[in-house]
Amino acid sequence: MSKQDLDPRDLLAVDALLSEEERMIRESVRGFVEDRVVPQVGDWYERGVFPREMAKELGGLGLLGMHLEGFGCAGTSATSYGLACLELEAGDTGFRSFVSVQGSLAMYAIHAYGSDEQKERWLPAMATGDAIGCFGLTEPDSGSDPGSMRTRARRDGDDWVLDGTKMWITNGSIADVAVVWAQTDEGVRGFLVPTDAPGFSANVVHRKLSLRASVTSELVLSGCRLPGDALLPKARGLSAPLGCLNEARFGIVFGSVGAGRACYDSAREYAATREQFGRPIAGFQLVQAKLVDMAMSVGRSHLLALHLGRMKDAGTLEPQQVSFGKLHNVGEALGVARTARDVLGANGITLEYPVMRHMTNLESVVTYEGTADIHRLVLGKAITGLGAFA
Ligand code: TGC
Ligand code: FAD
Repeated sequence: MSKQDLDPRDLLAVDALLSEEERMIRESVRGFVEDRVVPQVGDWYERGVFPREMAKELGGLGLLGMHLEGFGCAGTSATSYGLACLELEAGDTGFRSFVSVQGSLAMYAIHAYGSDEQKERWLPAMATGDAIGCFGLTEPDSGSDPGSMRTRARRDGDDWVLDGTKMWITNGSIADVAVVWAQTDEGVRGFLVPTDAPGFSANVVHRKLSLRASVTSELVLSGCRLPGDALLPKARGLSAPLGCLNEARFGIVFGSVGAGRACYDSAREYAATREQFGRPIAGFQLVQAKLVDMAMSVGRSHLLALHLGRMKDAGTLEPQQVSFGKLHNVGEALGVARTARDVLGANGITLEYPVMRHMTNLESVVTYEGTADIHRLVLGKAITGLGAFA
């Protein structure tokens, strides 16, 4: 390939590192996003809604629980799942979030820690999008330190009774089942709470300035009585929910590349046509420097994501390496979004262009699934052997 043929969207030709099947999956998700998400997402964002009916479309494409085996799940490689997350988040983080929470948090928890009956009951319906799940770990006073959770489950005969409040829960108000983590006499355990259970309620979080095309809720458990078989039998201790987080954080490593790429694309296209001082702003050195910085950032993050994807498929990926990817790629995507916003001038602050929407979304992504600080501390511990969390 000659230098003139370089693809400005993929200067390092990362595409050539993908298999035929991975490219096919990537193309099919990209097509869905271009047809079904991009034309409407500005409106959903403005109105602050996630269109629930899209769950079945995502299920129809095989994107829900995509990397899980059996029970109607597609069973793809981790890398393919990552590429799907990348394309979804290039549309809007809300869509990648929906898929992350459904597949990597709620379905993964049931798949990894559930009984056969629980898997049969929920996974096939969740894979098609007929049932929606959410994952309740965070509480109003327990975010980065989930071990301090106050939600409590106590035995009452054969039943369990749950009391507590979960906060910032994606999909909470549209879910059919909530995976809820609670303290018990035997440490942290997980429960499957049908959202029509007595004593369960969900309240939408309003006035968000980020992730507006996504439902975020408070879950209230007030004497919520569940049968004994609501307990996830194989989930014991905090390592169980943290195991689910590794899966969702992996999706974010790829997804954030998509958000960054969309911002870079928007800035590049805008700079090519916007004229000031009698010529396209793309011809100014300072604008080119910004485009180059963005292209390098997106390219580095893309390569890192692919490397971690290959490691996950080889079964060698460690949680600390996922932290490396989440910390690096989300921070880079946020930097790209801010630079792109600048290149678009005043137009950059509107919903006519995707940039500021991505930028505000990324402000949530840098916080959820472990804040940047928490991932720095995870890596600090990996480097020094010394924990500095408390
Ligand atoms: P610590 O004592 O270090 O660990 C407790 C137990 O957990 C084990 N462990 C892990 N296991 C699997 N994967 C990991 N990544 C793990 N990290 C730790 C650990 O070995 C230990 O096991 P055991 O058997 O010895 O008991 O726990 P700590 O209380 O000191 O906290 C560690 C810390 C801070 C890293 C952790 O708690 C943490 O990651 N905090 C961040 C919380 C977070 O990420 N919350 C996310 C909520 S879900 C969400 O945000 C969804 S957004 C969805 C969307 O819309 O996309
Ligand atoms: P805090 O933990 O209070 O942190 C505040 C600040 O203090 C941060 O800068 C943090 O880095 C810093 N900090 C905390 N501890 C330390 C330390 N030891 N050293 C140095 N700095 C520290 N949770 C769920 O369970 N399920 C969901 O589906 C879900 N979806 C979400 C969707 C959105 C849109 C958002 C915004 C959040 C969501 N969350 C969800 C919650 C998310 O995981 C938490 O917000 C996150 O873990 C941080 O917790 P916190 O907001 O309580 O911040």
